[in-house]
Amino acid sequence: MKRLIAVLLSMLLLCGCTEKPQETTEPPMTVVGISQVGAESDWRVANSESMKAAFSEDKGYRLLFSDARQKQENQITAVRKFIQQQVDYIVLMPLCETGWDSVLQEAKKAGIPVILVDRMADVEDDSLYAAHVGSDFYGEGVSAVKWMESRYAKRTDSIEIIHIQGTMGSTAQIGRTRALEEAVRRHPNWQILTCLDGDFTQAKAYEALGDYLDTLPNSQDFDVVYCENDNEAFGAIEALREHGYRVGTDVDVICFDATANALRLCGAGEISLVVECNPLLGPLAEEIVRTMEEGEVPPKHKYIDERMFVQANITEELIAGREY
Ligand code: GYE
Repeated sequence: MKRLIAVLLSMLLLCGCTEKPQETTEPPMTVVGISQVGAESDWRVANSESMKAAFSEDKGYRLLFSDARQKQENQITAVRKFIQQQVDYIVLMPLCETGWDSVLQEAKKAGIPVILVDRMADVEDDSLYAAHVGSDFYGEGVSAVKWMESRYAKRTDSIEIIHIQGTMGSTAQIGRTRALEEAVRRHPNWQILTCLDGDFTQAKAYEALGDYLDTLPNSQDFDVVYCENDNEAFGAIEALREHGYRVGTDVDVICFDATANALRLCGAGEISLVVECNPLLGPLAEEIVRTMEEGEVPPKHKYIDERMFVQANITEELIAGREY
């Protein structure tokens, strides 16, 4: 009897072993290749985190993330690699606007949709990208300029501006610069003293402004430092202080992004105006992919709503609740 039980048991086990493994019913992962500009600013770091969280494995994505370290040629190489790897979607944050036509044509030929996030690519044929989501950078510049217009409305003497630009040729730089330059043309008493290249980094803005201030005769005053992002403002404030300027009193610092650190400085009166630029674009980019996965056509352009901040509307809760 014992023997029989043993035989029956081993037969049962054998049966179990040869049984086919159950087929999984899970849908295949959607493969997304992201080409990011770099990590030049707090905005950019927050943007990368937002993208990684949105295209996570538990949402059904396999993410290939490439950091171009602020070089367009690295982005072009990354996109080509994604094409070779036959990803399902390419998400591109273009460093600058020009120079994308041929690589985007290659993606189109391979049948891989490209989604532009944050900045734009200036291509001949707009079918080279499926959709774009980002900020209205010119609109942000216009908000900053309107604030300046009301702040200096009563001044008839000259309003002197130091302009620290972002990465040259990027949509963020082009839009924010254009708004300021147009305003300077409208106001005969507004004058740009110098235009410096800050490349959206704290270090470059600090260095460029410091070098410029070294050339100024002692305590020459000016009115505004128009920084094209928060990190440039952080560098500018350091340089201004070292040269004896009282930020917020002698000179207005203006910047874009509205990270928690900039809001804090604005609350403390050291930054006079912060125009918001929201880096949390991951969920919006993921929504575009989902729309396309469902066979629908996403809107070609989507701009997110943004605010501006001056000292009077900064609260502790606002800073504490800031995710970036
Ligand atoms: O303002 C800056 C970043 O393109 C909106 O790039 C972006 C800009 C942002 O590095 O901080």
